[in-house]
Amino acid sequence: MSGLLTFGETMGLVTADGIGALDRVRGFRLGIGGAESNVALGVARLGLPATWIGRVGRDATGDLIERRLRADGVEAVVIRDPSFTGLMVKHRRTGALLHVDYHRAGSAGSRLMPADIPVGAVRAAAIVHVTGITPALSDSARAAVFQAVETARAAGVPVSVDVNFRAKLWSPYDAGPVLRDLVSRADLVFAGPGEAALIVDGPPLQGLAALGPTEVIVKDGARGCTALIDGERHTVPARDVVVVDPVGAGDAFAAGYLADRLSGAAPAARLATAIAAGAFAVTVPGDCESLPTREDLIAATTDVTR
Ligand code: KDG
Repeated sequence: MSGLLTFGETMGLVTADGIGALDRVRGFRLGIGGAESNVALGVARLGLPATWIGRVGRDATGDLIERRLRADGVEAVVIRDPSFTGLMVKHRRTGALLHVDYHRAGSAGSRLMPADIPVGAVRAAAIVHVTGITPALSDSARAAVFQAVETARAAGVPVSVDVNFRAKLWSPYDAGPVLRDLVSRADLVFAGPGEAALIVDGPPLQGLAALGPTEVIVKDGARGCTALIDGERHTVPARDVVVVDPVGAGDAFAAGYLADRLSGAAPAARLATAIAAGAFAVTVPGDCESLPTREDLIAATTDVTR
């Protein structure tokens, strides 16, 4: 293995059609979502190797996750667990307000443990990518993250961290020190300005870089991103797009950056791909259905293809 290695919880994603209260919608779709598998899918769709490891239940949603990841070219190491596959329920309460409920406490995915992440796979990876969601799921999942990160560091494998603070999983008070600890062991870090503020005081780029990462990327939605990469500062504006579903845009962004890093592109090109992938993702419903291929990114520069 020489591509991206990531692991975490992937869930079934029940999405209500249309706009309005959950008890008024006419139908639902079942998809999948998980920050780490979204990144793995994004990297695979951009043509680079990606492996995802995680636990799912011995249920139909677990089957769906395994099939979807493999269908898109992710090397999915799926561990079947006696607990259930977690679920998210997403509905658009108003045109401007998207609401997501989690049904994941005690789920299969939250029972991830250090032994699930083979040391050999970590050492053989070109990048190990983790998020701040996994340490919030359980003690064993947190241990899996820190153990894999330590193994990667000892082997000289770059560690990428997307802070991904989820307020429904833990409080800022509990999350802050853990996320800070994680970021201080990373080579690359992705964070929003609010997430950075949970970890450091003052300007986010400099604050996060002072913890150790040499590639700090601060994603700021419609304002684009700023980055400090090997001491050089970059600013890239966002694309002007119609936002249909913002969930998953951060994962698409990270996937774009990481895919280009894996293929040896320079920092400015990585950031350009990240911005383009994030912009593409928000224009399509779904957490991961919207992840672009290289061809999509080229086609997205015109209005009509025929
Ligand atoms: O970034 C999108 C993910 O957050 C979503 O797909 C599900 O992993 C998820 C979570 O915990 O929110």
